[in-house]
Amino acid sequence: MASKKMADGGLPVIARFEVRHRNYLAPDGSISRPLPAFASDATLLVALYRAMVLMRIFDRKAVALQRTGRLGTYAVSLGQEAVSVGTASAMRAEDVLLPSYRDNGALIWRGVGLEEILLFWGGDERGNHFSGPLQDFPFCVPVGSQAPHAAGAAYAFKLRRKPRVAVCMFGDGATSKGDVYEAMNFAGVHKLPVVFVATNNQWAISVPLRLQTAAETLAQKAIAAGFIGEQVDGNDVVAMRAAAEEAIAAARDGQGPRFIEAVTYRLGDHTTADDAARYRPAEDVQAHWKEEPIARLRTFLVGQKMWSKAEEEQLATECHERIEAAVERYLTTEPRRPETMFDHLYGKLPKAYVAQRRELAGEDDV
Ligand SMILES: Cc1ncc(C[n+]2csc(CCOP(=O)(O)OP(=O)(O)O)c2C)c(N)n1
Ligand SMILES: [Mg+2]
Repeated sequence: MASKKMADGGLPVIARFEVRHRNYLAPDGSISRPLPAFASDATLLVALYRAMVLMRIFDRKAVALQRTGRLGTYAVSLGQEAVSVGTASAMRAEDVLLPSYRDNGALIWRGVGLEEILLFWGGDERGNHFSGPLQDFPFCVPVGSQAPHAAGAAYAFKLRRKPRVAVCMFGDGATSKGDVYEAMNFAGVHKLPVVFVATNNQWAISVPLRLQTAAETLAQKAIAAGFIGEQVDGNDVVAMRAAAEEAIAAARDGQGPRFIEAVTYRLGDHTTADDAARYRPAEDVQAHWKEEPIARLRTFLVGQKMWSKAEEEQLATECHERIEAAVERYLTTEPRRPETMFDHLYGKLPKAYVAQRRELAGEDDV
């Protein structure tokens, strides 16, 4: 994309900014530049691969449950698996994740149970009470509202001198929200240990990126807030892991926030309540399938003799078994009583709700 130019009138340049792009694995699985050190760890690369495959199979099952009336609206991350898995894999257990509704791959990597994810999308708030990372934030359905929370958590870490980092994930659409700008600005001013990861999947429901922003990159939005923004190939899990690792280490080291724009593509519908065929041509989606992250890593791993067909088959079986067991636990979870919807809203329930709660609980004798 060409830079926008204005007549310089002989005026001196007082500042110049750069945005870098990071990629190691090309779409065909070949190497585009020397790999980071961790990429020689076959166990790690295979773990990243396994996590992405699990995510994809889990998504398929969740959609099937929704279609058969056993789950509420669900947001798949088809095509974006490398963003959430790569990012989460660079975090320490004591760091804090502030996910959007499409970051299940990160939640699973951090230890959230598959049945908890199903519970949440089945409309049961207990799904948000993760048995895994207890201080991670819940699914954030309001677009961008997790960003000020991330700045707040990072501010607390700084005040308490804790070497912890808040990792905040949101979409390209969220980058147009005031919440996100305000959080980034505050984080920049106070040099907070927070990493913002914007998953640029090209769409905010039916709004394409070109109607979202006139900026050449989303990464450059960090520059206005006074910190580094980097653009990363979000379909390359090695690049995602490397970028997140570097950004998280810098934040932990007191160097302040970082911003990662993960460029990927939403291959699925926005949610199960959407039909993307109504606003984007099938050929575009088809073209992006050539860049998706799982086949890319598989080709690389097979080429390096780190992965085989037999292991692939074994993995599929393991994923199905693990998912079926979680679905079973989800479907056999005793539903909460309806009046419990009031239980965590207020410290002291307002009068109007006391009556409603009683009525739902069947305690109303009127
Ligand atoms: C504050 C707010 N406004 C509007 C919505 C409705 N909404 C849900 S998802 C979405 C698009 C978000 O797009 P993006 O940030 O790119 O994330 P993606 O869904 O692509 O992962 C909108 C407008 C919402 N959930 N919250
Ligand atoms: Mg988007």
